[in-house]
Amino acid sequence: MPLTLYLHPLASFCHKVLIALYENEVPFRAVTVDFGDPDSAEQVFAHWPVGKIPVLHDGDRDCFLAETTIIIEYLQERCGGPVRLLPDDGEARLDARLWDRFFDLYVSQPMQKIVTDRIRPQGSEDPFGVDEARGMLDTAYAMIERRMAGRTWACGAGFTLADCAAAPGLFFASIVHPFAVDQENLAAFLQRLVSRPSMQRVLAEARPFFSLFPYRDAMPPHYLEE
Ligand SMILES: N[C@@H](CCC(=O)N[C@@H](CS)C(=O)NCC(=O)O)C(=O)O
Repeated sequence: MPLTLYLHPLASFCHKVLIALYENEVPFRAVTVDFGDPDSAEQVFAHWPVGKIPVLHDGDRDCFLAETTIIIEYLQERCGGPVRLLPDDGEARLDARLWDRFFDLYVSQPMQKIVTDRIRPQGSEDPFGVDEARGMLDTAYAMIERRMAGRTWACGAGFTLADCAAAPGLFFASIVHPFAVDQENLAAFLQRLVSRPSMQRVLAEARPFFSLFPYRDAMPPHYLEE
């Protein structure tokens, strides 16, 4: 199946899909999108005018898929693999979907708000919105701290879609809005996520681009090491 993923190696939502691909060793071609180059950006806008990456193209069906959660579900249906990112059991599947939504909406989105505010044109910053985003992260962190007591992965023993969302979201969120020192379950969960071989590979590919990250100055030094 000739799959092409349009992405940027530094983009957290692209990391989410890359983790899913690497978990199940699905072969694909990566095409880096440069939003500063109209021709490059058009590869995305032509098929997904909201202009968000990643976007997946399936050459067998000549179809484009957008939205990370949908892409990962599509990959499971079309490519399978040993790691069932959406569990077969209906209840467990709903739980994975719920926590996928949670990590996207209440961790990754506020994290993006904080990051992108730093690169807004001078005078267009949104301190009120950033404060709201930090408040949402505080709520999310407290929920994860409680949830991860006695759990290995977001939904229990198996690595799921929710962990694909959690890994990049928490990685970047922990830099722009550090965890409280007593949030030990949360910190241990992030440590497990970044130690996962799929995430290690994603981080190795992202590292050459870390200098572009607006909060590069706040990155713990060990993230910068090979
Ligand atoms: N809900 C989308 C979010 C994707 C998203 O926010 N992607 C970011 C990169 S991490 C993006 O394309 N940003 C470009 C922009 O907003 O201009 C998904 O799950 O795919």
